[in-house]
Amino acid sequence: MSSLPPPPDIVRSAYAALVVTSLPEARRFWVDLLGFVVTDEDASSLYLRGYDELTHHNLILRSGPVAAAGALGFRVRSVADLSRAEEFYGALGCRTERVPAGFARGQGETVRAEDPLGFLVEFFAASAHPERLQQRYDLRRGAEVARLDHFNICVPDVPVAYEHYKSLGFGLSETIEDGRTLYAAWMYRKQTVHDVAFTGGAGPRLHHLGFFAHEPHSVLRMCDILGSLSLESCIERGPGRHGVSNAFYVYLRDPDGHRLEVYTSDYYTGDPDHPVLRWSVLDPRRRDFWGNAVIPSWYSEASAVLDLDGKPRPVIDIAQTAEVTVGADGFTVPAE
Ligand code: 4SX
Ligand code: FE2
Repeated sequence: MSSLPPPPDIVRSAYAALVVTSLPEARRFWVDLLGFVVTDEDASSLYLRGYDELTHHNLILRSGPVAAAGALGFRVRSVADLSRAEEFYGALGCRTERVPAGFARGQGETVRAEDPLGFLVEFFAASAHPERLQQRYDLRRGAEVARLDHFNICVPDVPVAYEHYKSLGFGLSETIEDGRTLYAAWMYRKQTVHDVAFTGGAGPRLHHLGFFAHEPHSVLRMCDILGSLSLESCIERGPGRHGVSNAFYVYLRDPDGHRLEVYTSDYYTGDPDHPVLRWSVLDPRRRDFWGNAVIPSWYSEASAVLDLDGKPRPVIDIAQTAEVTVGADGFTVPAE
């Protein structure tokens, strides 16, 4: 393991693909209500981005018979990093595939891999640059989402996921732990709290996609819009202030149950000696700084993920102590 080839130079988490069972319903939720910008579309797919995004897409919605999460897309620094990705995942014994520019619209040549954690990951260096919309305040709707911020994935073994992303050159910003167990971890390439985070649970599954908005007001306004339309059941958790990351947040569920977070005001992590913030699993402020209870579905429900052939990956049960059995979350049953 010590002689792995150098990893690809990952710039940031850039996009994700979701399979949805009704494209019109998904469009109403993601575009009409949340306010995502449609960069491109065809009969079976929508390519969406936030108002600040200067690449082609942050989210690809594809219609399909069963809801699932497709690829997690990472931008790499240069085309040479595509070969590095093939060599790195190849050396780990993972299946990889190289697809030409245009495999996803607006996206350059892409390397796809089934990673050792069971997730489908994609690496691209080149993207079409769509129209700059940051100052088209006249167009903004819904949550006024700016860009994709992070992926949160459910993994049966959090230390294994931590080691894998460490080997990809990710930094560690925050953890939830106790003397025995690492329950959750937040890791970054760009200079924010995270590009990827791990929730301990049955996996591989996608827990949520985190999207950045500039204003706490956008989070609140999104909740008001959903309430006005009697769609309050789409609001799963929050709004609130995270302990971990200090972000102001709300979690929503789309018509297929895919979870997203609208997230704002985390912090800079770019200094080379950036210190890790370690939260005790017994601290009731770690997941909600105001101590509001976490709803059990937030820990237990997540989206199935697909392999390179579009087949659902088998899910492995949690292999460590579950945070819900020890964490202070408002519903934990104390151990006898
Ligand atoms: O629930 S946590 O406060 O630990 C948390 C969850 C912090 C940041 C996130 O992006 C998140 O999804
Ligand atoms: Fe998140």
